[in-house]
Amino acid sequence: MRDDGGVSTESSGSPQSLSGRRLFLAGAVTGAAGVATSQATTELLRVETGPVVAVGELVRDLTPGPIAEWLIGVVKHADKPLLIIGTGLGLLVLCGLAGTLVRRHPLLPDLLFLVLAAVAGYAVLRRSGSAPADMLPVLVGWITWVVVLRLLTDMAVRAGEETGLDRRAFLTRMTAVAVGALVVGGLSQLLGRGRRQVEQARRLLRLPVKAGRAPDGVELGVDGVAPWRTPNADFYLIHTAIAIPTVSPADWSLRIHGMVERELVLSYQDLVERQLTEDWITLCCVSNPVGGDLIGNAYWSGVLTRQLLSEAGVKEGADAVKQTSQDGWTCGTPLVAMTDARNAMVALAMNGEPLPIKHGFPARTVVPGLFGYVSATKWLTEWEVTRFDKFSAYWTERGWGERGPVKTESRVDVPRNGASVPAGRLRVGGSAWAQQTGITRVEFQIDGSPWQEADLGAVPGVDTWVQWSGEAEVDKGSHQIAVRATDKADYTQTAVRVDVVPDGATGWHTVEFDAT
Ligand SMILES: Nc1nc2c(c(=O)[nH]1)N[C@H]1C(S)=C(S)[C@@H](COP(=O)(O)O)O[C@H]1N2
Ligand SMILES: [Mo]
Repeated sequence: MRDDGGVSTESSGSPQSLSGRRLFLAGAVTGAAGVATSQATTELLRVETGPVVAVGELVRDLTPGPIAEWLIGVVKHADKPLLIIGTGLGLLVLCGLAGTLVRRHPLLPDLLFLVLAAVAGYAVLRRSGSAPADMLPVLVGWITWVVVLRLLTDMAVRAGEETGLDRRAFLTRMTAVAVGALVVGGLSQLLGRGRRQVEQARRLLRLPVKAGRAPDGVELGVDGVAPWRTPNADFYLIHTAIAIPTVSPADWSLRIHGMVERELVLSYQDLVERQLTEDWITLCCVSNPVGGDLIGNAYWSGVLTRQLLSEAGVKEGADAVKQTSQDGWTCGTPLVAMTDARNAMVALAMNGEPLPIKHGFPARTVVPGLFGYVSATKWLTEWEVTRFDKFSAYWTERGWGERGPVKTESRVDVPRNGASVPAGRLRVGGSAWAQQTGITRVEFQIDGSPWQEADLGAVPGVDTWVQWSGEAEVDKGSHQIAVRATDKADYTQTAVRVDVVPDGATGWHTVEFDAT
């Protein structure tokens, strides 16, 4: 409705009087600023894939196959940089358009930014293994957009008055934001260099490990039950670190000291050259509520902790190992669990791959039978052999139990809570675990009728969870199913509900569902 020339002769000061070109520019510069802060957040938090790359991937996946092939044929190996550049340019154009929308309504650009941020958020969350925290860069970028465009268009509104000073001020501010975006963008590239080098080093590693073949019969084939082997990308994540440590194998070492005959400092190579032990171990979190999913089962490869501790020579009187990670997190592990016959290890690989960075690359501890918070140190750097009465650790200082043995537990995966199922014969199933003890029996109960014995899947030993399944006959209406496990020490779970604090939840997992 207005000229695009920037020369307005009337109603100066109203957004309607603004030059569309100037607003477009303001929008585009704002777009760049948001990308820069978002990218900086990505690097600061060491989020694996920031919104920029995630959106690039989304664009790639939405491009129809023949067009993508034709494009790749034209640009050859430049396809990835071009994809990112093309996506970036497209984004700047959209942000420029957002700038021009100020003339229609001051909130319209915010709305368009919200849509763009939602697409970016979707692009990030659709990647397997993404965590809610990966949304932070998107949020920071969105806030930048909203704030910077206000700053610039407020000036543009006044520059619309065509007073020489305000016009200059507008240009100055535009330049400042553009330079700021370049500097922040450049700095985040620098910040990301270390992370990219570690990712590269991880990719190039060839460890003498196997992915492990799941034993026959571990899966009972009930649709909807968690797979017996948890893929790395789906494995639950718990850590206090905000920025995930990135340590290259070349810089990694484990120092073993304290109540030992010989202090040891082991390099990554020292570990790789030792005999690697491989085993199926189910890891779970003390914060896992009854029925929760903070548990996973993987094939781990690493060096036995008892071998390393015997090389160091543990002194009489020690009963604990205080473990420290690169990010300063600590835990206290009962010495016995790291020296007895179980396969406690310094793990280098998970399901046949070098540990994912989020799961502790280059090396972490895994101790069967203990909750993660007292044992499973990621980004491991140090073991101090000591006594429990001489130290405290991160979670014990916050009121959690000192030793953290896992509890015998079971879970219903099918049906899900609130599910609606066809009346009649129904397959039910889930998992049960009691690492270091083993499960002998799982029973389920429908609507308070007598307990029925479930079928159990195969297991390679006592350190993994076991699948259970069963069949039930249900009429139309609402129902309830409960599950309980019995372990090899002849303990059967009771109905008493215990909260996760201080040493792990227990109680029958009970699920409500409808049959129709
Ligand atoms: N460095 C470090 N290691 C850590 C933690 C942590 O906060 N920092 N959390 C522990 C807890 S509470 C659990 S349950 C396990 C989770 O391991 P995962 O993220 O690989 O599943 O890691 C343990 N190791
Ligand atoms: Mo945990």
